[in-house]
Amino acid sequence: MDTTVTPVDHANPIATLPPSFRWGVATSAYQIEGAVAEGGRTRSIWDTFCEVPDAIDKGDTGEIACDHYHRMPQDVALIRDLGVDLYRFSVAWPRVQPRGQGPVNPEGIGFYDRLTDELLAGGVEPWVTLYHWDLPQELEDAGGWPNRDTAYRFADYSMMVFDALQDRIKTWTTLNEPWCSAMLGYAYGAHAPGRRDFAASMRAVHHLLLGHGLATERMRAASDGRHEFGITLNMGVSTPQTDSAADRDAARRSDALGTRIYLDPLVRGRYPADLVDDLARWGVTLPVEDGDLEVIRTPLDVLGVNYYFSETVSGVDEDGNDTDPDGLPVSRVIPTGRPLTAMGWEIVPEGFTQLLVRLHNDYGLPIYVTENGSAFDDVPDETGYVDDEDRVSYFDSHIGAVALARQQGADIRGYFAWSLMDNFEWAYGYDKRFGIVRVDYDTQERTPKRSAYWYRDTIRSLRG
Ligand code: IFM
Repeated sequence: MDTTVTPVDHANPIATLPPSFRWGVATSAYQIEGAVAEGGRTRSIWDTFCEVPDAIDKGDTGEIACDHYHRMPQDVALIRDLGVDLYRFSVAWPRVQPRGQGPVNPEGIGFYDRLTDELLAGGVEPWVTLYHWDLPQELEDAGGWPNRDTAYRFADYSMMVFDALQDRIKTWTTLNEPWCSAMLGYAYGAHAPGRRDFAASMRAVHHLLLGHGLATERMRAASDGRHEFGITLNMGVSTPQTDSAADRDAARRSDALGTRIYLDPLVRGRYPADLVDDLARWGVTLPVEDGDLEVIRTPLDVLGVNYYFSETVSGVDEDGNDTDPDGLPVSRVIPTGRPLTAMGWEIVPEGFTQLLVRLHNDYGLPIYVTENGSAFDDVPDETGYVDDEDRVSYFDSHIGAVALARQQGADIRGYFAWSLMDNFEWAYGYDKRFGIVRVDYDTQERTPKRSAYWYRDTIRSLRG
């Protein structure tokens, strides 16, 4: 960490970020690549889920997305022109290892090999995420993440990518947002594979963490020591609406299922006792086998934090009941009247500072913000340019929140804007735009928005 002592400046906290602070932009494979049936890529759970009637807004799919697979050099040029240090991308498992089994697919890994070279030639450091939700369909057919074997398959696949790219890539993160894979995918049915089974989602949590640990142990054993290993989690702050026992318990449960269920085993080698008690009451167990927690607790060099919003929660329904008809405790998100993004998420930058300081105090890891950004209803002019003042203001307040957390001692080393460009926003399809570069999906034309210029100039000004 940069140890320069900078005075607390609440008026312009961003100005206190040191020149050593690292800046990046992020994307993920299925959201931008398209070319789902090219180069030997086989189907992922998202190709299947997109075919489920009504699963995705307007029936959108990732079939073409931003056509990044064919436009990669042009997209890397955009990244370079932003003046960022880092580009965070994910690798599509079914492109590199079709059907999730057998040897590496040379054409599949070849794409990421060229991407890596293109980035390095442009002076941008590549940062890898090995899994951003595109599980090979065959592995889901065999049980998916609730099935223990998937963790071992993930470690094998990770090694294939590591072997091919470790000579040029320093930072290796395993999973993006396992909460989304487990909860949205297996409990709420909102993401692929679309299952609604809470017990299965808890098995998925454990096997995702086990897969992270197994992959990290193997990559680190094969490393010559030049690499960093980590994981990315999405988190926020849950504030009880009142001081009542029910509201405080709802906030505790939300923190347990959103944050501590991941970080406690990763850092302390145990699941939180209150969560284990809750699960037992609900008749659910985590499928922990001997030695698993030692594997999961393998050291982390970096914690990736994705932050979008925080929530105020209540533990009672509108009628004051603290359990639902199934006897399960009520957890209700209470609108506080703050402004919303197009996702309906409240804009809470102070929650970001609070989260980062808390993560530092409780877990003490070096942090990179691996995603932060916002969707708004962009209105392009006749040239495709978007004057996205709302997005600029979101970035300004949230990067400021990061700077304030640093001033309070959190070891935060860098920040990635989500996202480089508009892309496939999962169940919301193409309607929700998070990009700092606009994509016209009819022509595939890219047009930097005002936020792209703001981001570039902010980075530039901090470098002096
Ligand atoms: O687009 C997603 C990304 O894939 C994961 N993190 C949250 C983003 C916005 O919803």
